[in-house]
Amino acid sequence: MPRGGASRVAVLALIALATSAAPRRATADRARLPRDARDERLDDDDARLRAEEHVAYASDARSRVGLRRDGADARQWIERISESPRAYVYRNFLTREEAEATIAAARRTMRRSEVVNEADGTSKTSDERTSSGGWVSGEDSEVMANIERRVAAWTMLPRNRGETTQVMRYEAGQEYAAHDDYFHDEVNVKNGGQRAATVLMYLSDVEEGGETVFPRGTPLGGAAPEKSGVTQGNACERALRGDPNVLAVKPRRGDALLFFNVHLNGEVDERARHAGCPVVRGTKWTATRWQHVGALNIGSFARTDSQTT
Ligand SMILES: O=C(O)CCC(=O)C(=O)O
Repeated sequence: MPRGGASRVAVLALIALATSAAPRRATADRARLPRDARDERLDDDDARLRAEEHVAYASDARSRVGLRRDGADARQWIERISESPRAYVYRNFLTREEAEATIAAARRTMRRSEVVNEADGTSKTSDERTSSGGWVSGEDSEVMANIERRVAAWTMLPRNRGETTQVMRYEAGQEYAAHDDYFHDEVNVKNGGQRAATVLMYLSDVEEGGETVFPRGTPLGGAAPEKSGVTQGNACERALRGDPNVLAVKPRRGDALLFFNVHLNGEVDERARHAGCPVVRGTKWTATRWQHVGALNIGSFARTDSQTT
C-alpha cells in the first residue's frame, strides 16, 4: 500500500460513517402534505432542529468557559427569577460580538420608537416610550438567524412565530413606561395569536438605571407587591436602590430576559406588566423578540421560507 494509504482509507471510512449517521432533515414528504398540515410539520421540524442547534451551541459555549475579552465571566446559565410572572434570565445568552453586531445592524434603521395602535394594528409614537428603535432580521445575516433560532429553542416556540427583532436605544432620562406586551385588541391577535413570550436581550451594560421591572411581579424569595408596597409608581426608584422585593433585572451585556405573557391555559398574565426604567447614566441598548402562539402571516411580521428551514 502506498505511503499514507492506510490513513486515507481511515479518513474515507470516517466520512462514510459520518454521512450515513448524519441526521436527515425531514423534507421528503412535505410537498405531499396539504398546506395547513405542511405548515405544522415545518413548525415541528423547525423546533426540533433548533433545539439541537441550541444544545450544540451551549456545549460549544461551555467549552469556552472562562473570561470574556473585557474580563467578565462568559459562562452560561439560566436563573428562574419569578413564578408570577414566569420569568428567567439567561446569563451570557449573546456573545459580545453578537451584541455588537446586532447594534451595528440596527443602526441603519433607528428612529423614534413607536407603540402598537390597538385601534387598527398600526404603530404610533407615544410619550410613554421615549427611546429610539430599529429592526434586525435573520433574513439579513447568519448572526441574527442564529440568535432567532436560539430564541425559538429557549422559548420552545418555533422561529416562524417570532416578530422581527426590535432593537432599542435609551439615552439618559429615556424610558419605556409600564405596559403589557400581550394585545388588548382583536386586530393584532389575528396575526399569529397572542404574544406568548418576550425575550429581551441586553446589548450593553448600563452605568446606572435602566432596569426592567415588573411592578406586579413577585421575585423568588421576595414578598408579593400586595405586601411589600411595590407599585407601578415606585418600582423603578426602589429597583435603583436594590430593593429585593422589586422584580427587576439590571441590564448586563449578553444577558437575556424571558417572560411569558400568557398562562399555560392561554389566558393573559397581568403580572407580566413591565417597564424599562429611566436610564440615569450611560446608554442602554436592547433587542426584543416577541414569540406568538401561532405562525405569523400578515405584513412585515410574516414568515418566509428561510425562517422555516
Ligand atoms: O427596555 C426594557 O427594559 C423594557 C423593554 C420592553 O418593555 C419591551 O421591549 O417590551
